[in-house]
Amino acid sequence: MACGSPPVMSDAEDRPLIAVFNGPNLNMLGLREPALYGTATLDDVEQLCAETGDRLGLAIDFRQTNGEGELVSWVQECRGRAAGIVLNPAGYTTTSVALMDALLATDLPAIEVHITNIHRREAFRAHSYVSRAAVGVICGLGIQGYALALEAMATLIGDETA
Ligand code: DHK
Repeated sequence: MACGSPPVMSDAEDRPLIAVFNGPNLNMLGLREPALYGTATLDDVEQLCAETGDRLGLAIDFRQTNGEGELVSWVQECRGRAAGIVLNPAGYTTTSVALMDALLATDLPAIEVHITNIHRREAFRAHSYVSRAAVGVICGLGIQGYALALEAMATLIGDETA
């Protein structure tokens, strides 16, 4: 269920819902510059998130879009419905004030993930609008960064509800 699916914002087992949203070109994982991004596909990332969510007692709403407006709308919809957001904003990291504003408007904890180490790449990749709305950032650890973000999120929302 990587692309274009309707929102799934509740869970039958009443587990906290974490949105895992992916921005442009991440649908090309596995094909795209494998020396940088690795050979795992977006379906592999979704499976990793599902397994990690099961282990942590979290429900996962995993999606990818190439559209900035769609990503902004998905983030807005999280307000009052999800417990947190894990986001790889991909190419919108460095450009999207709208995405930053949407994250701030949700009033939810957000964790930014990048598969590559954006600080070892072109200088323009290192500036992130999204970071201003994120509790923390994980980058450079490959797709394992998504699992680490979910573990951090479980701790964050656990602290909030404790
Ligand atoms: C993914 C992208 O598509 C790039 O635009 C970012 C990020 C890096 C990643 O490492 O996951 O610069």
